[in-house]
Amino acid sequence: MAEHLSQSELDYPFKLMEYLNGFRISKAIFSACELGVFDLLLESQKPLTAGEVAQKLGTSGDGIERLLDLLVAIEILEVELMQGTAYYNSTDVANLYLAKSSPKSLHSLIIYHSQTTYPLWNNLVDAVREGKNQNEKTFGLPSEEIFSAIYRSEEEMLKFMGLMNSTWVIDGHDIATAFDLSCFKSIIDLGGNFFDGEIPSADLYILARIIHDWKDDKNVKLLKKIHSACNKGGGVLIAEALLFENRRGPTMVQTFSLNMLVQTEGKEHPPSYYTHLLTEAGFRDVQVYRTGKSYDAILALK
Ligand code: ASE
Repeated sequence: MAEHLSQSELDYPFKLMEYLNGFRISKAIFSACELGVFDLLLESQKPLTAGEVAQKLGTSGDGIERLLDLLVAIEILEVELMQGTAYYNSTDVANLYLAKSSPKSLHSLIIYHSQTTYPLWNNLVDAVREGKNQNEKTFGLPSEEIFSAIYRSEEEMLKFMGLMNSTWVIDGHDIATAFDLSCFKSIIDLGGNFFDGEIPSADLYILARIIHDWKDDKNVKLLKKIHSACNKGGGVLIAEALLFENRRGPTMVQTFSLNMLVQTEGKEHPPSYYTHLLTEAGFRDVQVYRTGKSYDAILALK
């Protein structure tokens, strides 16, 4: 079977060609989102022609028609022919995840990827060569202070918060219900200046996508600091995208890890990294819960 598949890939590299085209698909969806295509189709409540979409969004008719046709081909939009005219309509997936007004909207994630992540990935070659983030080359910002780059303006800070929030809208429930947290009465969701500032005492500390931003030594320091502030019987809940123990996947997490390379000083890790880190900081009873979605949960006790 595997041989058969690789043989046909040698005949013609279908899978490879699809991978190579991936950036165009991403950028087409991002652009439709930025132009307001999905919001318009949701609000209009009836199918629209390419000409009507162009007129309402202030775009060229030809450009929007090609974009709409691609979105139909990848099953993000639907089309219906009436007397030879194409009428475009949204799908349930587009209405739920791509329209701005939906409570489950990924609009903020898309805006961030299109305007910030995409330019950073344009410098992936240098990131891999140098082994460091590309904030300086991409945005003219110092690479050491990663959050002064990520929060470089009020607008950028809000965009980043939007990205972080849109993933919690779809992944938050699985993380929050992974473990029975009913014994923890006071909870701190850790963010901000936790290296220099004082950490208040609490029963449970939530570290959601914090550890993956930083180098090992900072992570050990941070978890030791949390351990000493933590109430007796308390713990720490970590939310991160976990690699397989052998690092051979999931592909999504491997791409996240490269994303951390271009933007931060951290990386994604397998469960054993977190177990070692937590144990070194004095925590015990480390439990790992894989959600099967983008983000996983780890709980450890003091
Ligand atoms: C961080 C999370 C992210 C710091 C920088 C980041 C994400 C993008 N840039 O803590 C979100 C997760 N990763 C991707 C690729 O979407």
